[in-house]
Amino acid sequence: MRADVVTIFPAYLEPLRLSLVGRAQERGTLDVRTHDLRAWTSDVHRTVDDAPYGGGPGMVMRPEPWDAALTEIAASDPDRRPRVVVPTPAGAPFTQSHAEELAREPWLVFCCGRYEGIDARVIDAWADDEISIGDYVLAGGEVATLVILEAVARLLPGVLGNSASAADDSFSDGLLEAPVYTRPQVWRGAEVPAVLRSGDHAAVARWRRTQALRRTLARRPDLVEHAELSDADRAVLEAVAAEPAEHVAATSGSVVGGATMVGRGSSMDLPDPA
Ligand code: JD8
Repeated sequence: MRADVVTIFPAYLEPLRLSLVGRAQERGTLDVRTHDLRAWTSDVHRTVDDAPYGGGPGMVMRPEPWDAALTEIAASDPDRRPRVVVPTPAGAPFTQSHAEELAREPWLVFCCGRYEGIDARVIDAWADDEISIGDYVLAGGEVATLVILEAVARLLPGVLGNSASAADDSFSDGLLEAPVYTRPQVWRGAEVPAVLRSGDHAAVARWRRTQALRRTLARRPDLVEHAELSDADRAVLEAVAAEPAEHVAATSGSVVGGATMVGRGSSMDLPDPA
């Protein structure tokens, strides 16, 4: 996959050389090219912004440098058309399905806005996707591009060392993952659940599925509605629903008093339900 990123802060994209995304680039699986939007300005001050029509605070990114940049980048490979992605708080919420869809594309172009955003005519002319990474306000599209590219890069063939990991992820079946443990067996008096050390692979799988269901119900009930559930899963959910609410909250890490129970205790600190 080729990914071009247009920004006034190319240094923001430097982390893409590290870790998983960086290794994908070294392998040739991913080719990220960052571009400084100011290269497509024509005035001595290399101006990329101007006052908003209609008044109001801040500045808006001028259309001409964006059009020149996108025209030149698109022309660099006349045999195909890139999918143009614009991160914006007004975009569609970014999900794992989005990441999977983008990972199937051979060529993406990310337009990183700043200030009050990019002149809407550029979006109308060029954008295939307007994407938001969440309901909070960033200062520009660069960090959103990092987020989207990392989510996409790890889905590319051969990027994950273990191809089972991607299919196993939270969200691939619409549920949160079970908690994970490593050595030592006892840490600060807290023991790793015995089933994980039992060597009984079927019991481990059942325990993990139950934990995934409990955690999702407690923390992200919105996800349960769309999850892929078996009859056995539904039975587990019904049993959990019959437990006292505080027990479910305390053993599955739901938000209590503004802080999750995670890190402030665990199921092992609590008595079994009546
Ligand atoms: C791009 C400019 C800031 C946006 C005024 C100051 C995504 N989930 C997300 N939150 N924020 C962004 C995002 C913010 C951006 C730009 C993405 C370009 N800003 C502006 C309009 C209102 N602020 C984002 N993806």
